[in-house]
Amino acid sequence: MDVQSDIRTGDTRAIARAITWIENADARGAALVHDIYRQTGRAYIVGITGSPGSGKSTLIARMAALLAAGGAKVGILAVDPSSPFSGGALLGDRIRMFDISLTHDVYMRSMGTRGSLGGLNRSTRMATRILDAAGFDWILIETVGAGQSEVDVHDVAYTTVVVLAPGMGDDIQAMKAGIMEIGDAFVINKADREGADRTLNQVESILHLSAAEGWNPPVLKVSAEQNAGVDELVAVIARHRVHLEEDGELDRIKVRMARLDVVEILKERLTDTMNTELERAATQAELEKVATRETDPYTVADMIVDKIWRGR
Ligand SMILES: Nc1nc2c(ncn2[C@@H]2O[C@H](COP(=O)(O)OP(=O)(O)O)[C@@H](O)[C@H]2O)c(=O)[nH]1
Ligand SMILES: [Mg+2]
Repeated sequence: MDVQSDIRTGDTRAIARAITWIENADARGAALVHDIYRQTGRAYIVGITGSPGSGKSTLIARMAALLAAGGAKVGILAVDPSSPFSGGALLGDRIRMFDISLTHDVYMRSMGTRGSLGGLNRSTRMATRILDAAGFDWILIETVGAGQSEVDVHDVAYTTVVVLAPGMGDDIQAMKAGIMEIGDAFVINKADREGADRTLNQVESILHLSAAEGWNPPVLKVSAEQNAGVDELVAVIARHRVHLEEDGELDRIKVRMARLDVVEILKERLTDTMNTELERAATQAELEKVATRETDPYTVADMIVDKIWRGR
């Protein structure tokens, strides 16, 4: 059996292998995405972002359980370069804890645990395409808060959920500074704890300042731990999806995503071309001249760009 058809049947070992190829910038990964891309575009992609410890993984496990109970297949990508080993293992434990089979209906993969050659952005995008081709109806992507991660969730997901927890005052400041704009829904998680209402009011008052026509991001109190409010969140995401579809906005987002996919591949291609050029003996000689100040790096860089353009 070839990997492409294994992926299409949702074979988890094939999916895992393919994502590893992507992370290692193995040419087989690129070839695979090339082959499967036309089968993608069906999954609905949701980004869940927030500070470490706000409860994203716990929440995602709950969401996945709920969606899977409704008959959907759910793929999860946990992008957490800051805690490369614990993140995925933790989520894995949680999923087992909530008794979802990690075999067919829910698949989870932690990204960034290996050096992710070529960048986490590219591997996250392409891993999402693989899960999409594998027939997952929902893809949930966990990332640490805006500005703290290399991956900007808004660039990979259709709907972005920002997770906050009581007593994280810095997060409120960050919201004022702009995270607010990326949230399509806000979750005040750990609502079982003291201070949730205060955080809710703070968030609502910040959002209120920019209330506009169209979609106004709801703010929900959730306790992922106690599994309270998770169904409301899933309903809000479904409503946002309908909103994007009715507006034609989803089509515009898909064009933006297509552009970003192309950009990631272009970066990879151009980097390869650049590296090949840098290795040439003629270029090496120029680099030595930069070292001895016979020339300068701008001149040499321009020379390389020129050579690449002329397609030598
Ligand atoms: N009290 C309470 N604790 C929670 C809740 N959700 C998550 N936690 C706890 O918060 C900690 C961090 O959760 P985790 O899901 O790993 O957060 P992440 O870093 O954002 O993925 C863990 O100890 C969780 O058990 C909640 O709703 N209430
Ligand atoms: Mg986590």
